[in-house]
Amino acid sequence: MTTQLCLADTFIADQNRAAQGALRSDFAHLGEVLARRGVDIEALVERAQSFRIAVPSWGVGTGGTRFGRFPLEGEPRDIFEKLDDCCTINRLVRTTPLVSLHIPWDKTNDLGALRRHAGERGLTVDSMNSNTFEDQAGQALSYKHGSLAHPDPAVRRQAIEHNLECISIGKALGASSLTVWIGDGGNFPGQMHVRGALEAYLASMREVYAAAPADWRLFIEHKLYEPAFYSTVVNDWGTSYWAAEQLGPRACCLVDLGHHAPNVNVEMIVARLIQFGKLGGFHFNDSKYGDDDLDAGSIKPFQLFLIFNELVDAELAGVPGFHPSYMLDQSHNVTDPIESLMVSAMEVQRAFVQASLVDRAALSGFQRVCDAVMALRTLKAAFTTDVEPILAMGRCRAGGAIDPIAAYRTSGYRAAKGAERPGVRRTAGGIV
Ligand code: PSV
Ligand code: MN
Repeated sequence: MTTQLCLADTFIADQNRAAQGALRSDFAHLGEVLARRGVDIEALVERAQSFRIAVPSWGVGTGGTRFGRFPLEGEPRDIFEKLDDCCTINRLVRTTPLVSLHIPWDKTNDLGALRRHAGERGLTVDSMNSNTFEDQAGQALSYKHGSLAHPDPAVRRQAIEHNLECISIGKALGASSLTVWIGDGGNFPGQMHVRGALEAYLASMREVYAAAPADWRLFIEHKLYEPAFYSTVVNDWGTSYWAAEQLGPRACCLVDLGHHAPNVNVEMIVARLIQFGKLGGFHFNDSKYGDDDLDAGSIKPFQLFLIFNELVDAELAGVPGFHPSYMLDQSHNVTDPIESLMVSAMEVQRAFVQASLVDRAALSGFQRVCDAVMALRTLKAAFTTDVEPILAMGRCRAGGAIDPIAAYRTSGYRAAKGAERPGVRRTAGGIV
């Protein structure tokens, strides 16, 4: 385990020096443009700086498909090294001091050391993610045919106990939520009793809910297919909403952007969950066909903006109980995961700032008189504004990099880790 902290402030400041002149001038120009629209650019910089998003511990390793995996040099070999990579990401982008953990992938026998390791790197654990979608070595019963919704109560018991263990690990690490995604479902019609499985799931989740600390939230993550290809138990936001309602006020719904059928209007789902008081958080990623887990904002940036349009609207309206958690959940198969996670965090932050630019008084005026053209133009005026100088200025003032990718590449971090962390050659396929 290394105690050496990540990229030094002086290195980042040196990298910024050459780009500072251009940033100052772009920022001044954008400030004038926004002032003409009655917008104070400094208020937007503050907003950009207030944005927070969690990095998934499982995202810093190279992902794979079921066909294979092509590992990168210097991949982290344990949760301590994963946190070192998360620290590097946060030092460059300054919006990701939060990390989501996945158990048992991130298990360690020294939780105190892990908490210290995170703290020394300016990181906090936000959500614990349980894993009952694959079997672990030495596990008594198999999850091949399900977990929390399995027809056999003994398998359900094992899955419940695993979630309780995740809660107790999370408590020791200072986490604030548990995210439950189950792979339970059926590959063929008739394989699973549809109502029975959901009843079994709910009964299991009642025990998990009861064990979660009073100040925690329990996130329910729905997904329409995969690994089950005919049906899943928590298949959509309606089922997720129903389960959250049944469980109680600390249970809410988590929207993973890739967990819907193609062309589903995800921003509508977000708006509904806000209205019903059950939006808990997000797993951001992007996709073209299914749960592709591509970098956030890489395929459908306008959708991401429209989601944030709903989120910012709810925030400004002061919707009671509105405080969603923002997390990334991606699989990096062909890129350096550190680069993908930095770009993704910046893309989600970009959507947040663009959505903050929407002239809401004008929009609501156009909605009242049913002027569809001007309503859309109002949204597009915000979406097409290049807010990069705001994001870069926010990062730079917070000690981050004006151009995080350039700084990261210059740092030689990946090659250094390659030398420091030899020997990870797991090439088999898998979800992550
Ligand atoms: C399932 O596809 C999922 O989105 C869940 O969040 C899991 O915890 C994660 O991916 C595992 O890679
Ligand atoms: Mn997810």
